[in-house]
Formats: sequence, structure tokens, C-alpha cells
Amino acid sequence: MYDFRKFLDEAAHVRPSQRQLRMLDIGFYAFAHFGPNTFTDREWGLGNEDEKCFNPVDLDCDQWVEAIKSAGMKGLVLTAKHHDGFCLWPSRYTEHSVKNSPVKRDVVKECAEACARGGIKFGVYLSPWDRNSKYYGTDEYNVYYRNQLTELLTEYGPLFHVWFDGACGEGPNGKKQTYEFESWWELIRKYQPDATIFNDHGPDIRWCGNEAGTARHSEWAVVPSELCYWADVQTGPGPLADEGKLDFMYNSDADIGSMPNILYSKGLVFAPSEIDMSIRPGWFWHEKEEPHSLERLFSTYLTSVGANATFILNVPPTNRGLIDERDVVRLKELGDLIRKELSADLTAGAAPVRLPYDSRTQARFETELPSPADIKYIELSENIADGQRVESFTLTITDADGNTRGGYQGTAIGHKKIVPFGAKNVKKINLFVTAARGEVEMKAIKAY
Ligand code: FUL
Repeated sequence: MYDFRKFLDEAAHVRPSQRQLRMLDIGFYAFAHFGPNTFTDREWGLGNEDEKCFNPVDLDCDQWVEAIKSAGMKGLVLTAKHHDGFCLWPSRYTEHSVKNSPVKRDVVKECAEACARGGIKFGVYLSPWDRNSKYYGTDEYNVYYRNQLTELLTEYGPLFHVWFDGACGEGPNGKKQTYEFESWWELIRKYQPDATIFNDHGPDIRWCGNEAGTARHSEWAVVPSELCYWADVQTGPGPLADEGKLDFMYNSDADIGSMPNILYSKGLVFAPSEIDMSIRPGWFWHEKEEPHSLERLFSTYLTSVGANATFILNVPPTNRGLIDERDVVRLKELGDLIRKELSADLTAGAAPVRLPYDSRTQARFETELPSPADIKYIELSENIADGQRVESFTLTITDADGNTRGGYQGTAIGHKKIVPFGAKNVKKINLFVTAARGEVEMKAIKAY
């Protein structure tokens, strides 16, 4: 017989690694798509671009870092190599790199050093799909790829995040490649044990399933191992994933970690979602494109960092090697808005108080404000170091005159849930957990 209690207990105790916890705390970081496409006005290079096209005459990575920091982002992931195979560092294993470009500068090095100077973290994207390499589609390519990855992992200081694109197209000889993912994970654990690994299916951080910055209604960090099979080192890809039966679920906006979706899973793994989008329509810089509106970026922040996920926002440098002034302005506006709306905690850090059990709830908490205030947002955090447990909750407030108002209903909480909640003269915030997978541990209830 299906042992539901045992299953619930297991689901409540799937715990994150230290590196996953650190990444959730970092929360908001930048992507920089930069390479031949920046000069040819393309999104996917063909692989036969002349190295001489790469000529960012005013390249200044410190300018990138300043712009990124103004938005409050705490790290930067650079496309060291995109699908066109051109390397932004002088790799020993190919001539298709900056060494044959007019600038002859090691962009990976300059970027890593600028991040260190600016006090933000640095990470890399190394496209497995390579439309330039003559080895692509053969076993030798796996050796070539590992050599390149090793250069990046060993020669550019500490990396916080290594990003693996799932794209797998044809190379110059018309063949596709079988990627040896597990051997890459091994290299990262060996040389950069603190770095998180991103791939569609984990192991550390999984893809949200779209590139528009759209999060699911609930982004659970505990998900079926069939969907995040790289996090499941024991078994690797499961039969269901192999047959593609779960592709629909993975690529749809189904809440993949919710109870109906995990009940009959093979196993559960901890793999938080990363929401990825570009500040502009394209991933690479195109003169004619404009940055997205401040409203769209801020609302994506709320539904990513504020919904138990991380947010990687792409900011593509221009063909001069600088962040476009239009994006510089938008990033500063975004940072200012985040700081204005979400930095002054009106509870002054008061710890949530657990109230006695009540028949309608699984757990009840309240947090009192030191003095009554008008609020716009409530922020909830579970102690996810022990697991993610809240399935559903209701929020109300009590004002200084003793009236109770509100009744926001939510689902998953996890690392951080920011709820837009406008109310005046608030004295107390009341959290009713209406369903949970186990003992609920609330780390913080804040109000802004
Ligand atoms: C995709 C790529 O094909 C895009 O060019 C971009 O790099 C995006 C982040 O990932 O798979």
C-alpha cells in the first residue's frame, strides 16, 4: 500500500546543499551575452565568422560592473563561448578566439578582475553546442570541451555559477554531439566546489522552462528527480525522462513541485529554479532594440527573487564593449525601485512568534511591528536549510484599532516569498499555514 505519511515525511526533509543556500541568498545576478553576434547583429552565429569582426574598441568591464551593481545584482555570468564557438579568452585549444581578433584582449580575465574589484561574483557560460569546432559530433569534442572548461575553471579565480545551455544543434560537419554532462560536473566539483551548476535539469539550479522571465505560480525547490535528474547522482536520467513523457510537464507552467505532481515521483531532489530573461528582446546587443519597461523588470523580480527562485538578468554589452546607456539608466531605475520598495523592514527584524495550534491550520505565526505603519509588501521566509514545507497559507493583518483585514491566499513559500499587500496603520501580521508537509519553521516575516 502507498505509505502517504512516509512520503510526506520524505518530502519535508529534502535539504539543500550549502552552495544552493548561498545561491538563493545571492538571488539576483547578471548575464552578459557578448561575442561575434554583437558585431554581426545576430542571435546565433554560424561558426564561420572572421575573428577580426570582434573589435570592441572601448571595452571597459568596470563600466559593466558599475551598471550591474546599480541594479543591486551581486554577480555576473559571461558567455565565454556561445554557439558560434568563438572564445572570449585565448584558449590553447583553438585559433577561433580573441587572440586573432584586433583587440587581442582576454575578455574573461578582464571581466573576472573587474568583478573582483567591484566586489561582485563572477561566473561563466560555456556553450556545449559549437558550430565552429571541427571536432563537434565526434568523441574528440568531449575532450576539447573538457579542456576548455578546465581552462576556465582553473585560470580565472573563484567562480560562483557555471551555466550549461541545453541547446544541441549540428556542428560544421552536420553532426550532433552527445554531451558527457557528468564528466563536466566532476570537473566543477573538483576545481570549483563552491560553484553552483545550472542546467535545464539541475544539478544545483534548474531552468524555469522559458526565457521570458515567467515564473510558475509556485516555484518549488523540491521537485521530482525525473525532471531534475542531474541532481539525482544515484540514478541519473530516469526512464520517464528518457521517454520524454514528462517533457510536457517540465515545459508547461504546471507547478512541478506541488503535491499532485510529486505524489508518484521516483524520488525527490532539491533544485531551485532560476528565472532567466534579457533586459532587451534579444540575448545579444542590437542597436535597434530597447530595454524592457521598469514595471516589467520589477514585476519579474517579485516573481523570481520574491518567489523562491533566483533571477539572472541578461545585460548585453555593445559593439564598443560598454553597457548601452539606455540599459545603464534602466538598471539604475530598477535598483532604485527595489531599494525604495523593499529595503526598510517595518518589523525591525522582530522574530515571528509561533501561536498555539488551531484546528483550521497546521501552524500559526504572528509578527508585531514596533509601531503602526502603512505597508505595501509582506515578505515570508521558511528555514529551508531544513526543507521546504508550506503548501498553502493565508495572510491577514491587524491594524492599530484591532481590525483584522486582508486574506491573501498563497501556496509555496520557501526561501523568500514577497506578497504585494497594501494596508494602512498595521500593527500585526498574521500567517495561517493551511497545509504543510511537516513541521513549519518560519525564519522571517517582514513588512515593507
Ligand atoms: C539559449 C541560447 O540558444 C540563447 O542564445 C541564449 O544563450 C540563452 C540563454 O540560452 O539556449
